[in-house]
Amino acid sequence: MAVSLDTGSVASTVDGARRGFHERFGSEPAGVWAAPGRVNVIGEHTDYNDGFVLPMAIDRACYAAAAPRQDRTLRVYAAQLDETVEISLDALVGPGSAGDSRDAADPAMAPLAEPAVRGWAGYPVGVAWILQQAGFPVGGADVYLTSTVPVGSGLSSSAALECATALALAGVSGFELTTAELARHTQRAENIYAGVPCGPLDQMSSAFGQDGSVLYIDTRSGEVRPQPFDLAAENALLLIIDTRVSHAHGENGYADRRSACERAAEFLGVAALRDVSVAELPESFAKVSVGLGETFARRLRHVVTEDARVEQFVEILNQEPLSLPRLGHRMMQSHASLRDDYEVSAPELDLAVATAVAAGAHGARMTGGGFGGSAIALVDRDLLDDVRAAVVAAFAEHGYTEPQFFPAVASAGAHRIP
Ligand code: GAF
Repeated sequence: MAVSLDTGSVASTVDGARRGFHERFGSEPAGVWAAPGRVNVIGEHTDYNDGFVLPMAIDRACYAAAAPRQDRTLRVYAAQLDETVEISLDALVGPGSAGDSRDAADPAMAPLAEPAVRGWAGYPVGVAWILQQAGFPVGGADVYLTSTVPVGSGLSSSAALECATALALAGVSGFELTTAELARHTQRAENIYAGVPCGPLDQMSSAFGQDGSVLYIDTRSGEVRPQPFDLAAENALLLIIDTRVSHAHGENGYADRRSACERAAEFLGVAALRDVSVAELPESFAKVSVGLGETFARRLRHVVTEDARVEQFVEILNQEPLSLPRLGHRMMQSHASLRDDYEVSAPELDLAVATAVAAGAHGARMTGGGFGGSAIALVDRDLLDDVRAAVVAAFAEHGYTEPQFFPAVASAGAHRIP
C-alpha cells in the first residue's frame, strides 16, 4: 500500500484564500497570512505546569486573507464551515461587559462569563478582543479563513486560526506584534474568551515554528531554543496517525488534569509541578498519595518524569550519531505515562502506538491533549508502507474508523505570505 506524502500545495491554498476572499467580499485582499498547526514531539501536559515541551510547527496551516474596512466592523468567514461572524469592534471594548477591570496583563485566566460570541467564532473574535484589551489599535476588517489543519485531530487547528487571525488584524490595522506577543495574546484569547484552559504550547509552536527544527521551550521563562531535527538525513520520518476520534471529547478531562496539577503543587508548597525534581519524586509521590490520594500522585509522577524525558530527548538529539531507537524509547515511555499515570490516552491511540511499533517504528506516542486526536510514530522510510498497512488493518479489525496518515514536516511559524 503506497503512502502519499503529498500534504497539498501551499501555493494553491494561498490562491484559494485570495480567490475565496474575492468571491465572498467582492474585492482584493490586502494580504494573506498563514499560521501552522503543530505536533508535540515530547513533553505532554507539562506546559501548564511551567515545564518543558518539544513541539514543531507542521506544514498544515490556517490561511487568513484580509483587507481593512472603513468602519469598525469585523467580518470573518470560515471557509470549511461556510459560516460568517460579523461584529462591531466597539462591542468588544471591555472584557465582555463594561466595568470588568481585567486587562491583558492580568494573570487570571478565568473565562468571560458572557463573551459576545461563542463556538468557532469565539476564536477570531476573542483574538480581536484581546488585542484591543492589550491596547493595540485594531481596525475594522474583512477576513477569509481557510485551513489545512484537520479539526479535532489534536494538531492545534485553533491555535493556527488564532495566530493567522492576529497577524492578519495586525497587518491590515498597521501595527506590529512580536512573536512572543503573538503567542501570549492568542493563548489568552483562547483561555479567557473561548474559555479553554490551555497552556502556552500550541500558540508558541504556531508562532515560533522554524523550518527543519523542533522547538525546545521552557514554558516558565518563555525561552525557545530551536533544535535541528533532520530525520530525512536518517532516512526516517515522523508519521502523524490521525485516529479521527475528536479530542473535543476530552474537554472536561483536560480541565480536570490541569486543576489536579494545581492542587498537587499547592499541597507540596511549590509554584508549579515543574519545581519537583526527579530526586524528590518518591517522597513527594508518597506525600501526595496520603494527602490527596493516589490519582493525584500519579498525575504528579507523569509531569515530573515527562519533564525529565524532554531533557533526555534533547540530549539524545544533540549526540552523534543520532540514535533513533533511543528517541523512540523515550516516546514509548511518554506514551505509557500518559496512558497509565495521566489517563489521557484512548483505545485508538493505544492501538495506533502498539501497532506502529510492532510493525517496526522506533517509537510512537499520542501527541497533544489526548482523549483522541493523533499519534506520531518515528519510522524508517523503508518501513513506512508496512507501518501504515499494519495500522489500517488493526483499526479495521477493531471496527474503528480508518485513520489518516501524513508526515510531520518541521515548518516555519506564523508569517505573512510574500
Ligand atoms: C493541548 C493544550 F492546548 C496544550 O496547552 C497542552 O497542554 C497539550 O494539550 C498537552 O500537552 O494541546
